Amino acid sequence: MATALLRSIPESFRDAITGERGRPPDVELARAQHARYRDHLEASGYAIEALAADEAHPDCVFVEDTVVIIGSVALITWPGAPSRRGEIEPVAAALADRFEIARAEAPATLDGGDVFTLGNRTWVGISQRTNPEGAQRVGEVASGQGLGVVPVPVTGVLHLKSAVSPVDEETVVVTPGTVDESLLTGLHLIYEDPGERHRFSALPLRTGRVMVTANAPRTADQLAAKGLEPIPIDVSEIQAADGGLTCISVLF
Ligand code: CIR
Repeated sequence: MATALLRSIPESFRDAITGERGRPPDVELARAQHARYRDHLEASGYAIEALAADEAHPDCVFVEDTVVIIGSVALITWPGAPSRRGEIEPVAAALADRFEIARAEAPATLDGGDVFTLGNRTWVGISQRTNPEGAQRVGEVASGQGLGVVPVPVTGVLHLKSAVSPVDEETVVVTPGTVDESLLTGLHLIYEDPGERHRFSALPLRTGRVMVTANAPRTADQLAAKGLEPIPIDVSEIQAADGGLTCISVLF
């Protein structure tokens, strides 16, 4: 059965890193939104495994950044934000019985929000959080799993997946001006609606449907026009802390 690994939201989430466009999130509303997200995953056939919140780590709900799963390997990251480095061990412990554990280690920095795999290629962002050594470590693991690797410099947003959101196995939504689109050759591109800039994110589900952020309806309409089935989910308080729909789960 497919699994969704989540992590609960601590009270300290109000002190999460908010980035340039963010604001302190409302913790109670964030928890309610997180519960609905979890319910949707459960209803879509995922077994939920939720790690306990860690008050010492305000950003711990963003579990995606702590691990990159590539084939049979769980590559435990070394997060680019020093305040987040204590988030990794409970995730490694939770996955150790199911995956071969690999590590990114200093001087490499790596956030899982910078990595996605579609078909036989893995794209890795070089960003505020992931440095070239981190991207190289992803490359080693991906090529060991028979995948090609495409490093992508990212500007103006936190992570590669803030700039490029996979919505199915061959289609991504791109925020214009954040990446060199020639590095996305072979993928179908949809552009984030200019009036919804930096709001769209997506989580493709095993059902074939795709969760999308509720505050980007015109971008979602473009997905529907291409035959995809978007499910709008309100994660305003996750977005307040610079997150989106992928970053609060690890699906495998
Ligand atoms: C951070 O700045 O690290 C968190 N406040 C947000 C992380 C979002 N992660 C993601 O999109 N993968």
